[in-house]
Amino acid sequence: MHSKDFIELEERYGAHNYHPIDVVIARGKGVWVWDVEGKKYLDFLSAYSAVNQGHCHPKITNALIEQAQLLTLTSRAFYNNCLGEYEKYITTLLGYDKVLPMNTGVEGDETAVKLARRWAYDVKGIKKYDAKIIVANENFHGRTMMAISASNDPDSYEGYGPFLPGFIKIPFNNIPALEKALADPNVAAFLVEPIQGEAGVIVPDDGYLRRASELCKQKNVLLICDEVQTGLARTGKMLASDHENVKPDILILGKALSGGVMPISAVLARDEIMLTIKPGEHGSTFGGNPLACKVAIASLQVLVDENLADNADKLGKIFRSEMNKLMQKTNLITTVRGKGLLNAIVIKPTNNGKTAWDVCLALKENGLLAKPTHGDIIRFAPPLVINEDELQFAVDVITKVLLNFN
Ligand code: IF1
Repeated sequence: MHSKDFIELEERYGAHNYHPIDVVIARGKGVWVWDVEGKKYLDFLSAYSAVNQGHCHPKITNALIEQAQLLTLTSRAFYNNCLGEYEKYITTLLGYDKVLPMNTGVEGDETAVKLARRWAYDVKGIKKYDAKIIVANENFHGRTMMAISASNDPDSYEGYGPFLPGFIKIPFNNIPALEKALADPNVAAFLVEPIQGEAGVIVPDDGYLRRASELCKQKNVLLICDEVQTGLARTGKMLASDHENVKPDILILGKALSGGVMPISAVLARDEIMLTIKPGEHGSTFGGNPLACKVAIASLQVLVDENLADNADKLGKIFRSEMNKLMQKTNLITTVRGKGLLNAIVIKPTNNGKTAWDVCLALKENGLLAKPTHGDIIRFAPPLVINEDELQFAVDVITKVLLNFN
């Protein structure tokens, strides 16, 4: 079968909830993927930052294979010999009392919102059910009813009402707006991405997250950082909140927590927050399964052992420097922004109406895979294992495509 045959199968038998770039990937290794015809591409999306460790990292796949032959799932009705070891490892590594293991990133966000509300009623003493959660405009926290109720993007919420109440929406990167919202005594938490990924890699002003954290502390409001996309070395530190020495009250991780091998998410918090949920009051069939525990430990060890945060910091600076040089040579790029290896360029449509989508198609033809977001923004997020030669290949392809684009 050829690529077009696989595309036709998805068209005929699959929901049409995506519009993929037309490449059919059959194999991945490190920063590279191959399509069904054997053509090689540099993956510059990393499954939206889920394969920070590179495709099919041997340490992670070996952990999966080994555990898969021993025990994959017990449910939480019983104990198993993997969960406690993983819980100790991740809470010690990141400096939290407890972790609540879930599966998808959005389940992490759902869990965090439930924890914040329970803490508001049981600890802060807000009257039931008046708890509010402040969120930032242009956020992306997932696709569930809670997440889209917190969204101000019609592409996320239109047509799915009625919505979950209790969200106060404020502009991102705007301290006065946060101060105003925090005046409401019923606010339980501020849920925010340290850098807004889906919005197009929106990096707030230096000091924004630090100031937000201080204001939340003053008002006894929990700071929840959704680091599903920005966490796990992507922005040049283990966590994006580390850039500002901020320690979120509740931390949400996902994606690269499994190295892209399976869905694994985690919510970390101190006892005062985490222990508001009592036995039987939250959970999931696969949350904390033995397979996920072993894969997550291996995924985290790879980040630490291979110094991927430092690599992301170093190569990210080179990449943005090269993109800024390129911006001087073409009027197609209007903005370059990012942190670590989470970067984006904003493309100005050409006179003949070509857009970022057409640029991505041309990049694909030249061996580099990326996908636009919100029409004119191209996110560049390679696996963090990328080396300088591979990065130079990417810069050369992007340069060639943009300087010859019309
Ligand atoms: C899609 C976006 C990225 C996330 C943050 C929670 C979640 C995500 C900050 C939910 C997930 C994914 C979802 C995926 C594409 C991708 C995405 F374009 F949708 F927004 F990365 F920017 N918090 N992001 O980025 O995690 O439940 O998906 O595991 O829905 O198309 P999930």
